[in-house]
Formats: sequence, structure tokens, C-alpha cells
Amino acid sequence: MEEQEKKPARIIADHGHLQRLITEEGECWGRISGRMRHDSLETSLVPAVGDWVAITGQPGEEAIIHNLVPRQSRVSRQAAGPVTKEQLIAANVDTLLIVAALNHDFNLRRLERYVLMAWNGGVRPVIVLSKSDLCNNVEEQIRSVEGVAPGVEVLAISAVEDQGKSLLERYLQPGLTVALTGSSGSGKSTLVNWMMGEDVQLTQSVREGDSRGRHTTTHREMFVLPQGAVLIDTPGMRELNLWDEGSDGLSHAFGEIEELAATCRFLDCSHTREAGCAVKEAIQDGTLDEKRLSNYLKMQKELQYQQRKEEVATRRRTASSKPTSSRKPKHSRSVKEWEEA
Ligand SMILES: Nc1nc2c(ncn2[C@@H]2O[C@H](COP(=O)(O)OP(=O)(O)OP(=O)(O)O)[C@@H](O)[C@H]2O)c(=O)[nH]1
Ligand SMILES: [Zn+2]
Repeated sequence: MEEQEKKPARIIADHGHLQRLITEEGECWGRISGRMRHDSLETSLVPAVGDWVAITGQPGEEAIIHNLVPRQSRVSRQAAGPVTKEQLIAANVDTLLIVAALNHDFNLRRLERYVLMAWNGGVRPVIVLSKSDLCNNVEEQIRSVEGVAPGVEVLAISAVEDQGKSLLERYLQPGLTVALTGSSGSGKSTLVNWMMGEDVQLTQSVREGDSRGRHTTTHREMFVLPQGAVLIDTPGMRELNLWDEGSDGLSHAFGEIEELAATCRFLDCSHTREAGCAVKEAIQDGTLDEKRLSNYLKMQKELQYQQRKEEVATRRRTASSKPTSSRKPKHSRSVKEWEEA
């Protein structure tokens, strides 16, 4: 058989056995080649939304996906369930827009977790406080969020009053990819429609008036914005268990705590009861919030736990030569409903 020329494509939706692709010639469906599927058992490299791939096929036909281009960055969490593995939410993302509504008591600890997820995957986080029209102390709220996200831009917008769009422009230039995340009801779909300048995504208020119910509505995942950037609207997350591929997100997200920790008297200080603990001193003199420290310690523990589980799995795999897909942790842990925490 004649060797077909491979062409680049990007995955715009993941339907499991079929992938929706965008190519130079337009959109088409694609299927992962048998070879690639076989290899993915070893590598866990399964294409996700945002991935660049090499395909063959004629326009108008179903394409075959042969290779995955190495990822520049990733938005990912730990998959729910007993097996320690990554769940990739979006690949090749420049900026993660973390949306939180100003009319609710937004949870600073949850924002810290989203920020850490971004840094862990090599993605720049930006916090977008939505519905500013429903809040009368916007500046104060921005300051309090900035306090838990050093080095992260925090901005306020209102889609209803068309406020703040210009603040987002720098993340929306051609060639860039932005992803959207945040709690249900924070205004993500409204933000997509507002940025697109037309109703492309169904918002909660529309869905509620829809007799077919919210679960039957289709949800598009990728858009090309008028500004030129590609926008990925990620599916809602009820829980966010962290995943780190070694990007050291903690030192990005909690840099000031790690700097303090470096000056503790003991190298292995746990910052709980040791003498000469600079972190505890900072809490006593009010420069560090105790809740921020405990969230840091909690997430650090989660990531260490992930690492240990992976090490155990690797050792077992080498012992039994099992494929990656059957990596089992020593102990399984039920996932928390962190949204409600
Ligand atoms: N006042 C005001 N309401 C808004 C604004 N943006 C969104 N809303 C309302 O907030 C509600 C939730 O908005 P959605 O855009 O559906 O929220 P979502 O984050 O996409 O929700 P999920 O799809 O469930 O994840 C809707 O009733 C919107 O009309 C805003 O800027 N101001
Ligand atoms: Zn200490």
C-alpha cells in the first residue's frame, strides 16, 4: 500500500472512540490507529481536547490519527476511582481562566486549588471574578483573592453590563489557547457567549427553561474567538484531585510559604510544633493566614500521596511487566466532594 502523507490536526472534541478534528481543510472525524491504541497501553498517552496530532485520510472521510505531538502544557487532575492516573482535561493551553462569581461567597481555598492545578500543568492561571454587577465591594474582593494567588492576575468582569472585556484581550491573541474552568453557575457559558458576541453555548437560565432538561443539551468544547485565540470550555468538575507531572506548582502557587519554610531551623520542619519555625511565626504575627497554610499542607500531602502511589505502581509493574493501564494503588481512597467542602 502506498504511504499516505501525514497532515496536522487539532482535537476539538473527544467522544471516546471517535475524535472531532480541525484541519486546514475544515472539520472531520478521526479514529485512533490500532498501532497508537496499542502503544497507549504502555504510555497512557491518549489524545485529549487541545492535542495536536498527525493524521492521514482524504477530505470528507474519517481520518486516522497516527501520532501525538508532545504537549506544551496540560490542564489535568487525578482521575476519580481507585487507579492512580491522570485525567487530561485540555492540552496545549497557554492560559487557564478560573471563573468565580462575585455574588456568592466564593471559596478562597478552592481558588488556591485551581491555581495549583494550572501551575502543575505549566499553564498560566488568571482569576476572573464574574458578575461584578451583583457586587458592591469589587475592589475589596479583588484584593482578598490576590492575597491567595501571588503573581496571578485577578480581574473583574460583568457580561450583563459588558464590563472588563478589554482586561481579557491580552490572553486572547491569535495563536494562543485559553481554557475556562470554575464552579457550576459561575457564569462560564455566559462568558463564552459574551466573548463570542453570539449565543453559542447554552447558559443555565436557558437550560432551565428547556423542557428536555439540562442533560440532553450538547456542550461544545472548543471555539475560535473573534480576537483570534482558541477557547476551550472544560466540562464542570465536582471534585478536583490534584495531579502533578513534575512542574512543581506548589512553589509557584505558595512561593511565600516555601520561602519562609527555607528559613525554619529544621530542614524537615513540619510547621506544626517545631521550635524556630518561621512559618508558624508568620502566622503568629499575622503575615500568613493559617487557613492558607493548612490548605498548602493538605495539597502537598495529596501530591506526595499521588507520587508514592505511582512509585508503588511502577515497582509492581517492573516486577510483573504489567501494562500501565492496570496500575493499582496500594490503598484506594474515596474522592471527596470538594465543591461542598
Ligand atoms: N447578573 C449577572 N448574571 C450573570 C452574569 N454572568 C452569568 N450570569 C448568570 O449566572 C447564571 C449562571 O451562568 P452560566 O453562564 O450558565 O454558568 P456556568 O458557569 O456556565 O454554569 P454550568 O454550565 O452549570 O457550569 C445564569 O443565570 C446567568 O444568566 C453576569 O455578568 N451578571
Ligand atoms: Zn517550619
